[in-house]
Amino acid sequence: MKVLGACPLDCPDGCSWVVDVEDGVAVGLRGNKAHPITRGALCVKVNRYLEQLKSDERIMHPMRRVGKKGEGRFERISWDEALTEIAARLTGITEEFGGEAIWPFHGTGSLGYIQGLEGFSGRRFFNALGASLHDPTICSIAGTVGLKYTLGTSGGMDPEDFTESKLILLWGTNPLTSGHHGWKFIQDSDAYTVAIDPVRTRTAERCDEHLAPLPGTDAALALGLMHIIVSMGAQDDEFITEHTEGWDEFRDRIAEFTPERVAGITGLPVERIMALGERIARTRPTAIRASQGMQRHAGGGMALRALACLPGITGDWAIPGGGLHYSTSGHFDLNLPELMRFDLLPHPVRTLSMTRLGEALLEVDDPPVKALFVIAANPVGSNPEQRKVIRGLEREDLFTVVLEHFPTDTVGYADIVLPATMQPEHLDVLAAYGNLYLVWNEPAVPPPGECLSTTETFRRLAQQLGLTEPALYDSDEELARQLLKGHDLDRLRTEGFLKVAPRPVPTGKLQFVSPRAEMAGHDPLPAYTPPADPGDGLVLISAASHYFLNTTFANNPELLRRAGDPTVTLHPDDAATRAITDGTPVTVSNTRGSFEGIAELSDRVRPGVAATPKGRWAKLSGGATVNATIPERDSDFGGGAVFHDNRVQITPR
Ligand SMILES: Nc1nc2c(c(=O)[nH]1)N[C@H]1C(S)=C(S)[C@@H](COP(=O)(O)OP(=O)(O)OC[C@H]3O[C@@H](n4cnc5c(=O)[nH]c(N)nc54)[C@H](O)[C@@H]3O)O[C@H]1N2
Ligand SMILES: Nc1nc2c(c(=O)[nH]1)N[C@H]1C(S)=C(S)[C@@H](COP(=O)(O)OP(=O)(O)OC[C@H]3O[C@@H](n4cnc5c(=O)[nH]c(N)nc54)[C@H](O)[C@@H]3O)O[C@H]1N2
Ligand SMILES: [Mo]
Repeated sequence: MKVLGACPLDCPDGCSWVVDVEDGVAVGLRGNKAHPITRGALCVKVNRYLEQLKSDERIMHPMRRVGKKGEGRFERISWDEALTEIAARLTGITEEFGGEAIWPFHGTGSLGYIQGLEGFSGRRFFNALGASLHDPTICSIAGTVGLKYTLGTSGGMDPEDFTESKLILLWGTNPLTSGHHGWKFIQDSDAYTVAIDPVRTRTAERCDEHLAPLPGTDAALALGLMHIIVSMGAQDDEFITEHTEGWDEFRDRIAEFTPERVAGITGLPVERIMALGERIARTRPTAIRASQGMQRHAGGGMALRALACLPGITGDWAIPGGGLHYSTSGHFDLNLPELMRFDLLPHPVRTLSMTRLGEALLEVDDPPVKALFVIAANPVGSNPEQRKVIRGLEREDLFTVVLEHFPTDTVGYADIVLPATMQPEHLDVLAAYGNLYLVWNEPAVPPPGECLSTTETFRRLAQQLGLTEPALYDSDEELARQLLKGHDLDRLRTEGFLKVAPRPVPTGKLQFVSPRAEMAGHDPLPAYTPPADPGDGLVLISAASHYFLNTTFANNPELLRRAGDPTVTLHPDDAATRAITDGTPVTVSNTRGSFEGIAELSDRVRPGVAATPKGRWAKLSGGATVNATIPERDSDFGGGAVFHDNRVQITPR
């Protein structure tokens, strides 16, 4: 039997897959040939998904902690015992501190609307308890807010239109690692391609040209490129008059960013900046592919805001194959209010920011966080300030429940661990964030052991607590129908995927001057906000690993073998002044923490910059990872994380 499903991972591609089932067992998993993005191929990680599904390390039954927090010693308990204990603790905490002392902490382990995704699954249950809201600030928010200030939506262009582009700027993005299906549309075009990335990535190596600016300087570069275009008189005056607001003020801002000044800020040669500006001026349509990497900085929101203005002065927004593609999430018209049911909240509640977990556990007191539900997240591995997060999770008075597949670093701090189903074992609906397809995931095999889906876990917990609201007991299929109101669910289910139409810009006008940004206390015009991490160390970029997906898969033996040593890549000039040679074991540190790696010398990183992949498990890496050095600071817009705005010292061990 063949069952249509969908990859749950946090990746722009949102693939459709086919599970081969024999006698109730998944014996094969491959990409769906009919899905226009997947085109029959998965990726180096998901090709091993069934190994993970059948792994001996999978958590198969509920467990209760017996050792100290962090020791990782547990005893097996029944679901009845687990539900009874959780219900009793929640009741006690709610009575003493109120519902807001409960934090449902959702990660991106699954992007499914029904079982995972940043706060949707189980939200009805938490609303009924009056629990705190969870703000998923860890990934893309600064850029999303920046684009909304400029465009009114973060939706952007359909990447399938890249085939019509004549010039494509791959700006702070490495699709050959972080979403390779999107690359095909770039490859199928006859566009000239330019990578703009401090690191010469797999993608940069395949481009016609590579510019390596200093990290966090992209807004200045974008303003400088616009300066060159305007100096040439190459702006599209008709488009500007008809489709934009605030041109006069913005032109003055652009005038401040001369190529010489921008060269000083970005560390790029002035001739290279001039050449790129001139190329953009004469090439229609020009497309920009930007993803989340460049906005993991103090000025990340401003960077995306400035980038979105570039096709606004060239008129590319109006030409098929022109514009900017960041995330397509804004194009999906899904009925989230009906799914999440905020009307079930007994009163308005506070919102806690995902990236501020350490602070929230150690410093917030109004009320303190007393119960933490970790759902499809591994904050010890993925959050900033690893040591602070661990200190928070070590609090003896904190009741932590983790729903997981594997004994991750975070599971080690749980009071109760609940076994969760994997994608072929539950129903879900997903919307890609790098293209315009909805994907359906039909359950293919029964849950193994005592694993339960997120939804079933919260239905049972609601029952245990005696909650009477009928909406808490809706089936997964009912939830999907509510979410997809207005879409053809039956067709989606039969075919496995469905393309949605891009939603137009609501105001119809691009705002160079943003009244909404001004109201939020920001510069009304796009500006350059410099990196914020103090010190004289190297800037450490910890971007996507080719072999792991955040910390997911970083326990798979074959993928760990392929990933090899945990490397820290430095430019030979920076290594020489630190007495480091290729292969030297090094300590990477700053005031927040430290981790260990093996130095790799390469001019793939520009001088002043070091790079190490994200995703390793602390317990498989000597107790700490790169996230021990990352600040818990916010970016400019939306409270986004600043993973790549991180200065470190690197010394031989
Ligand atoms: N294999 C794999 N794929 C993944 C992931 C993974 O862990 N592994 N993660 C997934 C997730 S969660 C996300 S959000 C997506 C998107 O994630 P991406 O947008 O790909 O994000 P990053 O990998 O952080 O960064 C992308 C590139 O931006 C560069 N960069 C960093 N700082 C700057 C800067 O200041 N300016 C410029 N111009 N470039 C900069 C980095 O060197 C890197 O090559 O990828 C997803 N895909
Ligand atoms: N240094 C550094 N750190 C980063 C980043 C960076 O650029 N640099 N990028 C950040 C980004 S972009 C992101 S999105 C975050 C992601 O951070 P997290 O959201 O914490 O994601 P993961 O680390 O992949 O952990 C997800 C966990 O969910 C579990 N899981 C998967 N599916 C399910 C399910 O259906 N049910 C349940 N119960 N569990 C499930 C997996 O087993 C896994 O352990 O990491 C961030 N961390
Ligand atoms: Mo992400």
